[in-house]
Amino acid sequence: MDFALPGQATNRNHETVIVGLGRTGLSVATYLCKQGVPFVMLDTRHNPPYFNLVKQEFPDVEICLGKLSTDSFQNAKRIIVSPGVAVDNEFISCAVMQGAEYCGDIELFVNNTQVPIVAVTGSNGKSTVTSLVVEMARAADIRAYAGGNLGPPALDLLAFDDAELFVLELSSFQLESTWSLRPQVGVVLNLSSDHLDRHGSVGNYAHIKAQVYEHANFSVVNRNDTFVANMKTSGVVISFGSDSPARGEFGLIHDLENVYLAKGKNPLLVTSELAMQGEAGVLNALAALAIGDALGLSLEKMLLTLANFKGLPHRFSLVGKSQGVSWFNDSKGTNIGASICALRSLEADIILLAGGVFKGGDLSLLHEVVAKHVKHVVLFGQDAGLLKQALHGAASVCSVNTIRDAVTIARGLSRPGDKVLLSPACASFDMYEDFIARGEDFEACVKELVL
Ligand code: UMA
Ligand code: ADP
Repeated sequence: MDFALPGQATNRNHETVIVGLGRTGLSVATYLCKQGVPFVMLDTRHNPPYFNLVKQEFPDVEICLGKLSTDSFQNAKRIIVSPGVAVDNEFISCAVMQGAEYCGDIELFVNNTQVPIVAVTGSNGKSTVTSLVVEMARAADIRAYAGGNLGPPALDLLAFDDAELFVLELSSFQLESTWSLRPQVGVVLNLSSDHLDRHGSVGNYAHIKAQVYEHANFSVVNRNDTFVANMKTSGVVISFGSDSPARGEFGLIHDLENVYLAKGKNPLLVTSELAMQGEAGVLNALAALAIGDALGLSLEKMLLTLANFKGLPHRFSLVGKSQGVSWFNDSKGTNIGASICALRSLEADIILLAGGVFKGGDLSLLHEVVAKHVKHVVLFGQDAGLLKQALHGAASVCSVNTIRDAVTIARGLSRPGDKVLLSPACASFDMYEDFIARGEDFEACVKELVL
């Protein structure tokens, strides 16, 4: 093992450099090793999560930890950048100006498979729709595998040599370093402000997301989303939306008693028979139907899947009900768009628990929806002060230090018929390892203190 002292990440020997010793870095190292390509690995962190595993799996690989510098890429001809590292990093940019090429793991993946790909992106709903489409495809006896931002890193999917379909959840971080994606179906589910700390403007963020349409055989489009509806598409366009659908489109139709998921004029399923809840559940079901339609999946099998697929944990899931009060865990609501959607789904009498690390966006949109739907807001985390200021006048607002305290306060404030919703509109990293740990803590507190 040869690794440089922390504090100076230098690349002394190799033309191929992997940046990042996380899940992606490990998958890229495994892939390159199989190809017999020598490489060096860099990480700006002194203690990256996969350091020991990489050391164990690739004992001869040079690893350099700590701050990047121009020396880090002095011999680099090819740089493979993990999604957590911005490609406009000054040292990577400098190496690129001097002739090095760079890409991400998705670029390597798409150049190494002939299996049809469904590329799912958007600000919210990616994981849910990715999982749902895999379920639908499997129900139709297609050997489908999910990966990318959700599940295994994309390159690990190459091990499934029986695969007939890959469904990739793609983040803007991954799309930023991908050029050769040619999906069978591309979809941008929706677009609202997210990751602006990295991408700078919504326009830039939307531009990166729109790449899934560039060479798609089918483009599945949310016709109600202004950003998405204005993106340049390719191939056959199939749209979905919550309005009534034209021929070949997916949407909602109403009769006196019910609302139905529909294709054109044909009602398919009463929305109350969907296992997923809320406005997001309906939109995600429509998006998945449109994707399945593009793939030629059996409608009957898709509808059966929709009747059984309950959604993923920590996404608008009911924890339980006590004394007439319902408690919902939407810990994955890490941006304004997700929280607004959850609030609209619950309509009224809501106590909102929110806070954490705010990732940017127009807080006046949240103010408007809170004013309409929420009685009390209980804030926590790093950006509680920012949120308090932004929500001033919309509802009664207080701040606490922990989720446990938030649950206690909400229990005291709630009356029969109320809904308590954890949908933080913020990332969790100030208080928890991830949104899962935050959601689990919330559920444990609710079970202990309330149910
Ligand atoms: N980092 C450094 N220095 C480095 C390398 C990374 O500080 O040299 C930091 C990054 O800024 C980031 C963290 O380390 O905060 C992890 O970065 P990474 O690129 O090593 O991440 P991986 O472990 O490879 O995981 C990535 C995705 N993570 C990110 O994009 C931040 C995972 O998505 C994804 O599942 C995995 O690749 C496999 O494809 C997670 C995620 O949070 C779930 N994604 C964001 C989101 O959904 O909002 C985009
Ligand atoms: P992603 O993978 O894009 O983060 P998830 O399916 O994990 O999406 O859901 C993340 C958050 O977004 C959850 O809070 C969920 O309730 C919300 N959400 C899911 N689908 C949608 C949608 N179509 N529109 C708005 N919010 C949604």
